[in-house]
Amino acid sequence: MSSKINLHSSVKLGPYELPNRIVMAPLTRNRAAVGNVPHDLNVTYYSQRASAGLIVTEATQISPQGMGYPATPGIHSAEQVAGWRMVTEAVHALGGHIFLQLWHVGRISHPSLQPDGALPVAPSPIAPAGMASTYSGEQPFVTPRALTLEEIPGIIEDYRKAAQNALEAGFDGVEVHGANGYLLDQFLQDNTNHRTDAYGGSIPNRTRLLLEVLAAVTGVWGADRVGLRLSPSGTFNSMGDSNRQELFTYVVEQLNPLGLAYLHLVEPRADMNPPVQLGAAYFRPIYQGTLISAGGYDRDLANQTLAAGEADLIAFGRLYIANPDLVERLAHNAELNPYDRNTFYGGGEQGYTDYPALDSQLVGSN
Ligand code: 8OZ
Repeated sequence: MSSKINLHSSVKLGPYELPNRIVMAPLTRNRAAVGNVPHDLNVTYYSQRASAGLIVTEATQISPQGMGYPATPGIHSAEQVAGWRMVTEAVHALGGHIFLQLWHVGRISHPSLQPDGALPVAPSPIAPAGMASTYSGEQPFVTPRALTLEEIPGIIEDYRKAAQNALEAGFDGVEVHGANGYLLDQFLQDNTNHRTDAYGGSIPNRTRLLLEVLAAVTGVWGADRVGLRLSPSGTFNSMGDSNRQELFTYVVEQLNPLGLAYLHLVEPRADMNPPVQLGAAYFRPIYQGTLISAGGYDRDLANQTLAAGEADLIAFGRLYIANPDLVERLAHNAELNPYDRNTFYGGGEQGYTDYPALDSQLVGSN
């Protein structure tokens, strides 16, 4: 094989030179303090993982309306910006790079999580199947209220302000969350978007909001410090489209001229029952920029994918929950800590900051 690229090869990402191609995937952990504010516990957690080539933070709501789960952090208040600043300073002191993931959940919320108990908003009044996570346990999803045409500039403005707040909080960039059935994905796919205005119907119309959000966010950061996450094969949050291949091929073609820092794809492997196989292997010949691929990778598959040139970086989620020193463990092909699903969402230190690093004699000081 002529290519020697592997997980521990350096890589340029936008203006940054990263020491390795290992990305900490965005991971919802529901451990923000009151007011959806990042605090010391979150500083410890991200600091422990600062040897990642890139950390993408947990999904972070751009506005009170954008929230859909208990204790997720925001980036719309001064207190949240100050909390995130502690995180970015700690990660930077350790030589790491960290992007904030910008999130609006759309219909994946509940009135009990919304300002004034309002209905969640969506492209169209269509309820997802299943249950919302609330502060009083799981409750059935409600039918959301369709955003009016007049409200859409306000949503874009919320993204712009959140991007500005992320800049003030000291991040290295932002990732727009366009995946997993949240607001932007709800506009893209036609089982959630039944609109008849300029934001619904044709594929270009359904892609409009995503592109307008990217224009607003890149206006703050410059395109080379903005990434986008998509999940073209995902069915999480009741997603579906009549022609995913045509839709997502169009979306990715529109990204090419933007010159983003990267496109971050969730592989079909991450879905229990993927209706299509639209992952990095499919998009590599279509997308001209840097690709991050996520979804159930182990060391061998990751290195094979990089060596084959199918992706430029690999994101690890569950392995990163349990292995703060994943970069060092993968370098030594060391044993990995098993993860505990029961402590993924919510709680305190347990299952969050108490996973051990390898013995110091193997990896140097930790
Ligand atoms: C799991 C639980 C809650 C939220 C995503 C932000 O899927 C999430 C998420 C995942 O992107």
